Amino acid sequence: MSTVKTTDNGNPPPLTKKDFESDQDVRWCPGCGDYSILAQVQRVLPELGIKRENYVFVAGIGCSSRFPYYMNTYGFHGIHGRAPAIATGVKCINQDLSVWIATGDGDGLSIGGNHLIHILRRNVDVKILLFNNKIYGLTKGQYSPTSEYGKKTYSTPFGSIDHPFNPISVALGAEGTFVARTIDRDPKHLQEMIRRAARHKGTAFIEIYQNCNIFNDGAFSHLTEKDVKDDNVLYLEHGKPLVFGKNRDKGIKLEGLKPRVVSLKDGYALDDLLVHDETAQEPTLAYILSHLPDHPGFPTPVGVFRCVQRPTYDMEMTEQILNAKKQLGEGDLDALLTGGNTWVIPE
Ligand SMILES: Cc1ncc(C[n+]2csc(CCOP(=O)(O)OP(=O)(O)O)c2C)c(N)n1
Ligand code: SF4
Repeated sequence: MSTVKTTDNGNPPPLTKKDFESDQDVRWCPGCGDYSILAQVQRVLPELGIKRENYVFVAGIGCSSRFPYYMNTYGFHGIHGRAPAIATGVKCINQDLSVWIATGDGDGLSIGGNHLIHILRRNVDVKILLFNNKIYGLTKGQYSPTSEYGKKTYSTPFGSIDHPFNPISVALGAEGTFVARTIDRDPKHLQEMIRRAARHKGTAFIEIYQNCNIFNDGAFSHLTEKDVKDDNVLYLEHGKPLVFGKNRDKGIKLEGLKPRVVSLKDGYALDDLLVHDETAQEPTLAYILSHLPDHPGFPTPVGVFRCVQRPTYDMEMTEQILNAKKQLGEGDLDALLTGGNTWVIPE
């Protein structure tokens, strides 16, 4: 990372997108959705009022996990699936840092699935960007835990027989305190989700639908192509009824726990629709929303599914250590290692 510049009066100049661009050649394929995600992160970070030297990006392995190279911040390109473990350590020993994870659907949900659910349940104050392209990009097109049933890839020539993970449902099931979804091709919405995640105190999880134009091109075209996207994307807004459609004339109504698409032209009014509450402690409604696209004719929700407060692991750990030191003193590691509970194994 280059050194911090100052103005004549000694204050650092306001940060810009350029400050967050590293000198590394970006090696993603031309047209890859990763470029948009990188650009939006670089656009939002300067507004957050955090010093550049206090940002850390941690990644595992994959195309998406090359992210730390391209950010002019501190970073750590770790091992496959283990970014949550590294990020937890970084955050717990230095709470001043703004710690971010870039991961893929393979890195985060396959080999790293276990680590992902535990960082979410612990609520470590780390922001997670999960680039979901529904494929292994770096290793050239094998199916991933989010590839759809029946998907033909190089590793599933007769079609996948795996039931896929729904990343939002997984994050909600792991008691994530901030769970959101956005799309690479919707830069404004993507920026807003990054801002919201940055402001959240606790683990913030964003699933980003990302087009891998080489191995899974068009996976999200129904959500990004001009002529169809409005009928297929539902923007979640806190406190607002769930409305969608090109003419904003369709909505989601709940009958018991069963969602239904209703037409606002057909006897239904806004008052009949489900009103989104991202702050609900009880995650059932958010879970129902995460599964909407499983039903034919239903839209795919994007936005914040859940945003609730819970003490963070890093904060509680720091407090616990301080209290233990108050009660027992600083401690002596050497004395502990060579103390009472050691013994010599006879030869
Ligand atoms: C221990 C280990 N197992 C397997 C691999 C091979 N490998 C590298 S990246 C990857 C999957 C990447 O997929 P994803 O996380 O979806 O990222 P993308 O490349 O699509 O962005 C795999 C299986 C590895 N590098 N290390
Ligand atoms: S293989 Fe796919 S995910 Fe990887 S850089 Fe190329 S387009 Fe992007």
